[in-house]
Amino acid sequence: MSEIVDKIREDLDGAVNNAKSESELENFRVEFLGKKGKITSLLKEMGKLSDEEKRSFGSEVNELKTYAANLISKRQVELKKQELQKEIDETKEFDISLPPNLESGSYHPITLVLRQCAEIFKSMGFTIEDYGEVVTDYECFESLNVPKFHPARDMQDTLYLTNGELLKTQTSAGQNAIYKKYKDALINEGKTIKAIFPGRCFRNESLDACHENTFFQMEGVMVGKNISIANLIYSMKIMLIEVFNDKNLKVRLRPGFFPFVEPGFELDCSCRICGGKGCPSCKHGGWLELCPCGMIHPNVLKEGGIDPEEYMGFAFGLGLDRLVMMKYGVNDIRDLNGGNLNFLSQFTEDK
Ligand code: FA5
Repeated sequence: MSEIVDKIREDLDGAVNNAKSESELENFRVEFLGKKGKITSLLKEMGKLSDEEKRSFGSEVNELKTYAANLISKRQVELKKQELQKEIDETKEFDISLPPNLESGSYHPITLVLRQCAEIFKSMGFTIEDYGEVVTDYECFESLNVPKFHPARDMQDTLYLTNGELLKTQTSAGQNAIYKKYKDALINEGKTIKAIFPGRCFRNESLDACHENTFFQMEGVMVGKNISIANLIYSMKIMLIEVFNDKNLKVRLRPGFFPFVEPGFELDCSCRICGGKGCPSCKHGGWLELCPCGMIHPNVLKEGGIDPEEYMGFAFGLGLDRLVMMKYGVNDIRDLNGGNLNFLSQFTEDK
């Protein structure tokens, strides 16, 4: 019987060592070790043997089984290595001899100003809310006193989904949900609503040094009893002084129209790229529109379930990309989405 065992071992060595792929190897495993495999079948021969022969033949077959299993798994490791090397050789742009890039990443400047603004408003008791990028027409326009066919929509064209939803054009799209979320606390517990909700916005724009088609805004609202324009101006002032760390910062407030505020204002910052003389970054006006704001329109409060006879509030929509431009002296907004790491990695958090 030993001759049969030797013959099978010889066949096994030849087959396994010459297997060209893992799948071929698997076929050999079944051929030798499977239920009906050559080695397993040897055990069927045992019935014909005497007790003594059985003992020695049994141990020979078991030894062969262990040998086969080890041989196959060793060959499997070799084949895996070969297949990986082949993949590496065929992928030209993958060079494992290059040293690893151990440089640490950095925060995008918009993230930096966003965090800074969030901290400032948190310190004034505002909550920070998250809001989606795909919204309904009701959220983005109708709840904000901008009915269908209102001319104010012309300035905010965007991408529409087939189900009628759209990529939000302004963070004001979150206002209605915030009023509905906190109106009970306002009405029943006398709590002032104070919330900021930053987010990415999308518009069909002609691009220039201060207009992008994808940009960030940070909306803020404060609603309560006796909230006035004085509260609005105070909050804006604190925020700007802290962000720019400059008490001599020149800002101006001028009337501005937005259907969801009355009165409405444009808060502009004297252009810090040209010192107010006029340049492409400020469209040669010397001032950059930064943060439109105003007292929330009664229709908007009503739509959010809040009685405008009893409560008042302000809202603002800060342009974070432009804030970055003014804070860090970036003269073209398009650099912020450009993906140039040399440019983007130079900004650091204020300590
Ligand atoms: C609005 O989006 C209003 N929702 C803001 C608002 C909120 C007004 C609450 C009143 C009350 P506007 O379209 O002007 O307004 O955009 C606000 C700010 O976002 C701008 O001042 C600017 O800083 C920034 N912004 C607007 N469009 C772009 C753009 N295409 N690229 C970069 N920044 C932009």
